[in-house]
Amino acid sequence: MAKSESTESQSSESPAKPRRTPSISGQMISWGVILIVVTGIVAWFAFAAAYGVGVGNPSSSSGNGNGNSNSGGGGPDYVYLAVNANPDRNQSTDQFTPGNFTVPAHTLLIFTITNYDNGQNVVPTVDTKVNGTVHNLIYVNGSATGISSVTTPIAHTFTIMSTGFNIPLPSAGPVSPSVVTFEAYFNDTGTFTWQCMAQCDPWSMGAAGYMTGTVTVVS
Ligand SMILES: [Cu+2]
Repeated sequence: MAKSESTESQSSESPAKPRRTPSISGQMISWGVILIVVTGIVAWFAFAAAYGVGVGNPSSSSGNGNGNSNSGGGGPDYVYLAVNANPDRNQSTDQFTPGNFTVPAHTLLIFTITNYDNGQNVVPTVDTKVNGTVHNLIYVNGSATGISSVTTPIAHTFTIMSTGFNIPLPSAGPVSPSVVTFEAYFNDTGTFTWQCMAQCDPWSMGAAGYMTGTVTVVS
C-alpha cells in the first residue's frame, strides 16, 4: 500500500495536492485491525462448529440421558460412559451409566469412559487386552500414547462377547477416576449385549443396566 506515493511522478505533482492526513491513515489502520480481529473470531467459531471444539469436554455432556452426543452433520459421535461403585446399604452396586445406549453404524464413535471405582478385580487374561477399537488402542488419563492391553490393576471391562469387542478399564486412583478414551466404528446393526468380565460386584454382574447391558447399533 501507499506504493503510488513513493513514485517520482507522485512527488513531482503539485505540492498543493492534499495528502492523507495522519488521522485518516490512523483510522484506516484501526478499521483494518478490527476487520482482522472480527475475521479471526468468525473463523474460530466456524472451526469450532465444524470440528466440535469443546464437545470433547466430558462436563459438557453431564446429564445427557443416553450418553450419546450427536454432533450432527456427519461428524463423529461422542459417547460418554461412567462407572460408579455406589455404596447402597449392604451391597455396592457397581454400575455403568448409561447401561443401555444407541449408536449409529458406520460412524466414528469417540468414547470416553470415566471409571470412579478404585476396586481391583480379577480379570481373565484375554480380557486385559484391547480389541475392536481403531488400531486396537485405548488412551488412559489423557496420555497421547495408546496401549493395547492394561497391565495395571483393572476394575471392570466393557466386553461384547459376540463380537470380541473388549475394553479393560484401569482401577481409579484413591482420588482421581481413570479415564479411558478410544475411537471405534460399529458397522453391524442390531442389539448387542455387553458385560463386564471382571469379578466385581456379584449382584451387579447379573443385573441388566449395571454390569451388563445393550448397545444398539442403528443404520
Ligand atoms: Cu465390573
